[in-house]
Amino acid sequence: MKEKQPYIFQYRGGQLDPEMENAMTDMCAGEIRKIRIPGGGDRQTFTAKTGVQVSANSTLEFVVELQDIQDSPDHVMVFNLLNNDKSGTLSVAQFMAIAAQGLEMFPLISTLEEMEVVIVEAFRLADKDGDGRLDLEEYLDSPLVSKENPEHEEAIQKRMNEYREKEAEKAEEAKKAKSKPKNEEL
Ligand SMILES: [Ca+2]
Repeated sequence: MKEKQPYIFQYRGGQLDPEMENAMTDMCAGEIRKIRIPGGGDRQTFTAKTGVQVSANSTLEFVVELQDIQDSPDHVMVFNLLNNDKSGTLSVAQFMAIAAQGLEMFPLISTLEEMEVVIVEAFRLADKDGDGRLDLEEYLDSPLVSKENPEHEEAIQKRMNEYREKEAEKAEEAKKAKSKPKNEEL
Protein backbone atom coordinates (compact mmCIF):
# COMPACT_ATOMS: atom_id res chain seq x y z
CA MET A 1 0.00 0.00 0.00
CA LYS A 2 1.74 3.11 -1.21
CA GLU A 3 -0.29 5.82 0.50
CA LYS A 4 -0.76 5.93 4.23
CA GLN A 5 -4.53 5.79 4.08
CA PRO A 6 -6.46 4.32 6.96
CA TYR A 7 -7.98 0.98 6.17
CA ILE A 8 -11.17 0.15 8.09
CA PHE A 9 -11.88 -3.50 8.71
CA GLN A 10 -13.88 -5.75 10.97
CA TYR A 11 -11.69 -8.03 13.05
CA ARG A 12 -12.10 -11.61 11.76
CA GLY A 13 -14.45 -10.17 9.17
CA GLY A 14 -12.51 -11.75 6.32
CA GLN A 15 -11.16 -8.50 4.90
CA LEU A 16 -7.56 -8.93 6.00
CA ASP A 17 -5.02 -11.60 5.24
CA PRO A 18 -5.43 -14.09 8.13
CA GLU A 19 -1.69 -13.99 8.83
CA MET A 20 -1.85 -10.22 9.14
CA GLU A 21 -4.85 -10.52 11.43
CA ASN A 22 -3.04 -13.03 13.63
CA ALA A 23 -0.05 -10.70 13.89
CA MET A 24 -2.31 -7.79 14.90
CA THR A 25 -4.42 -9.74 17.40
CA ASP A 26 -3.24 -8.13 20.67
CA MET A 27 -2.49 -4.63 19.38
CA CYS A 28 -3.72 -1.57 21.27
CA ALA A 29 -5.10 1.62 19.76
CA GLY A 30 -2.20 3.91 18.90
CA GLU A 31 0.33 1.10 18.72
CA ILE A 32 2.76 0.85 15.83
CA ARG A 33 4.05 -2.59 14.99
CA LYS A 34 6.40 -4.01 12.41
CA ILE A 35 4.86 -7.13 11.00
CA ARG A 36 6.79 -9.66 9.00
CA ILE A 37 4.85 -12.31 7.11
CA PRO A 38 7.10 -15.09 5.84
CA GLY A 39 6.64 -16.56 2.39
CA GLY A 40 4.62 -19.65 1.68
CA GLY A 41 1.23 -18.32 2.71
CA ASP A 42 -1.82 -16.99 0.93
CA ARG A 43 -1.16 -13.82 -1.05
CA GLN A 44 -4.53 -13.50 -2.74
CA THR A 45 -6.09 -11.21 -0.12
CA PHE A 46 -3.07 -8.94 -0.21
CA THR A 47 -3.12 -8.77 -3.99
CA ALA A 48 -6.87 -8.19 -4.08
CA LYS A 49 -6.57 -5.27 -1.62
CA THR A 50 -3.48 -3.62 -3.05
CA GLY A 51 -3.33 -4.65 -6.68
CA VAL A 52 0.30 -5.58 -6.06
CA GLN A 53 1.29 -9.01 -7.35
CA VAL A 54 3.67 -10.81 -5.01
CA SER A 55 4.89 -14.34 -5.26
CA ALA A 56 3.83 -16.80 -2.57
CA ASN A 57 7.47 -17.21 -1.55
CA SER A 58 8.25 -13.57 -0.89
CA THR A 59 8.42 -12.28 2.67
CA LEU A 60 6.24 -9.24 3.28
CA GLU A 61 7.10 -6.52 5.77
CA PHE A 62 4.60 -3.97 7.01
CA VAL A 63 4.69 -1.12 9.47
CA VAL A 64 1.16 -1.00 10.84
CA GLU A 65 -0.34 1.69 13.01
CA LEU A 66 -3.60 0.74 14.66
CA GLN A 67 -5.40 4.05 14.95
CA ASP A 68 -8.60 3.11 16.69
CA ILE A 69 -10.70 0.18 17.88
CA GLN A 70 -14.46 0.39 18.06
CA ASP A 71 -16.45 -2.09 20.11
CA SER A 72 -19.78 -1.47 18.50
CA PRO A 73 -19.54 -1.59 14.76
CA ASP A 74 -20.76 1.31 12.71
CA HIS A 75 -23.49 -0.56 10.91
CA VAL A 76 -23.50 1.64 7.84
CA MET A 77 -19.79 0.98 7.46
CA VAL A 78 -20.33 -2.75 7.93
CA PHE A 79 -23.08 -2.69 5.31
CA ASN A 80 -20.72 -1.02 2.86
CA LEU A 81 -18.01 -3.58 3.55
CA LEU A 82 -20.44 -6.47 3.09
CA ASN A 83 -21.77 -4.91 -0.09
CA ASN A 84 -18.59 -5.77 -1.92
CA ASP A 85 -20.20 -5.79 -5.36
CA LYS A 86 -21.45 -2.21 -4.76
CA SER A 87 -24.99 -3.16 -5.78
CA GLY A 88 -26.47 -1.29 -2.82
CA THR A 89 -28.24 -4.41 -1.56
CA LEU A 90 -27.06 -7.51 0.26
CA SER A 91 -27.84 -11.10 -0.68
CA VAL A 92 -27.97 -14.05 1.71
CA ALA A 93 -24.91 -15.47 -0.06
CA GLN A 94 -22.97 -12.23 0.37
CA PHE A 95 -23.79 -12.13 4.05
CA MET A 96 -23.01 -15.84 4.49
CA ALA A 97 -19.59 -15.54 2.85
CA ILE A 98 -18.50 -12.96 5.41
CA ALA A 99 -20.34 -14.30 8.44
CA ALA A 100 -19.03 -17.82 7.89
CA GLN A 101 -15.51 -16.58 8.61
CA GLY A 102 -16.59 -15.37 12.02
CA LEU A 103 -18.60 -18.39 13.10
CA GLU A 104 -16.96 -18.30 16.53
CA MET A 105 -18.60 -14.92 17.16
CA PHE A 106 -22.02 -16.57 17.22
CA PRO A 107 -22.06 -18.69 20.39
CA LEU A 108 -25.54 -20.13 19.80
CA ILE A 109 -24.76 -21.33 16.30
CA SER A 110 -22.59 -24.37 15.89
CA THR A 111 -22.63 -25.12 12.17
CA LEU A 112 -22.71 -23.25 8.88
CA GLU A 113 -26.08 -24.85 8.12
CA GLU A 114 -27.50 -23.38 11.32
CA MET A 115 -26.04 -20.02 10.46
CA GLU A 116 -27.74 -20.15 7.08
CA VAL A 117 -31.08 -20.95 8.74
CA VAL A 118 -30.72 -17.86 10.95
CA ILE A 119 -29.61 -15.58 8.14
CA VAL A 120 -32.30 -16.74 5.71
CA GLU A 121 -34.95 -16.14 8.39
CA ALA A 122 -33.49 -12.74 9.31
CA PHE A 123 -33.53 -11.73 5.63
CA ARG A 124 -37.12 -12.94 5.26
CA LEU A 125 -38.22 -10.86 8.27
CA ALA A 126 -36.38 -7.74 7.16
CA ASP A 127 -36.97 -7.81 3.39
CA LYS A 128 -39.88 -5.37 3.27
CA ASP A 129 -40.06 -4.93 -0.49
CA GLY A 130 -39.69 -8.66 -1.06
CA ASP A 131 -36.86 -8.53 -3.61
CA GLY A 132 -34.89 -11.16 -1.68
CA ARG A 133 -32.12 -8.72 -0.80
CA LEU A 134 -31.57 -6.15 1.94
CA ASP A 135 -30.96 -2.53 1.13
CA LEU A 136 -29.35 -0.33 3.79
CA GLU A 137 -32.63 0.67 5.43
CA GLU A 138 -33.86 -2.93 5.59
CA TYR A 139 -30.47 -4.06 6.90
CA LEU A 140 -30.47 -1.49 9.72
CA ASP A 141 -33.97 -2.62 10.80
CA SER A 142 -33.12 -6.29 10.45
CA PRO A 143 -32.53 -8.62 13.39
CA LEU A 144 -28.93 -8.89 12.14
CA VAL A 145 -28.42 -5.38 13.52
CA SER A 146 -31.40 -4.17 15.52
CA LYS A 147 -32.63 -5.66 18.78
CA GLU A 148 -35.73 -3.48 18.72
CA ASN A 149 -38.11 -6.18 17.51
CA PRO A 150 -38.44 -8.91 20.12
CA GLU A 151 -40.85 -10.71 17.77
CA HIS A 152 -38.03 -11.00 15.24
CA GLU A 153 -35.81 -12.63 17.86
CA GLU A 154 -38.63 -15.00 18.73
CA ALA A 155 -39.28 -15.88 15.09
CA ILE A 156 -35.60 -16.71 14.58
CA GLN A 157 -35.47 -18.78 17.76
CA LYS A 158 -38.59 -20.68 16.64
CA ARG A 159 -37.18 -21.30 13.17
CA MET A 160 -33.93 -22.54 14.73
CA ASN A 161 -35.79 -24.91 17.06
CA GLU A 162 -37.78 -26.32 14.14
CA TYR A 163 -34.58 -26.86 12.21
CA ARG A 164 -32.87 -28.60 15.12
CA GLU A 165 -35.88 -30.86 15.75
CA LYS A 166 -35.94 -31.88 12.10
CA GLU A 167 -32.21 -32.58 12.12
CA ALA A 168 -32.60 -34.69 15.28
CA GLU A 169 -35.43 -36.64 13.62
CA LYS A 170 -33.33 -37.23 10.53
CA ALA A 171 -30.43 -38.47 12.66
CA GLU A 172 -32.78 -40.78 14.56
CA GLU A 173 -34.19 -42.24 11.33
CA ALA A 174 -30.73 -42.75 9.92
CA LYS A 175 -29.77 -44.61 13.08
CA LYS A 176 -32.86 -46.86 12.83
CA ALA A 177 -32.22 -47.60 9.16
CA LYS A 178 -28.67 -48.58 9.98
CA SER A 179 -29.56 -50.91 12.86
CA LYS A 180 -32.30 -52.68 10.88
CA PRO A 181 -31.23 -56.24 10.09
CA LYS A 182 -30.52 -56.74 6.39
CA ASN A 183 -32.92 -59.66 5.89
CA GLU A 184 -35.88 -57.46 6.91
CA GLU A 185 -35.38 -55.39 3.81
CA LEU A 186 -35.56 -58.34 1.47
CA1 LIG B 1 -35.31 -5.80 -0.09
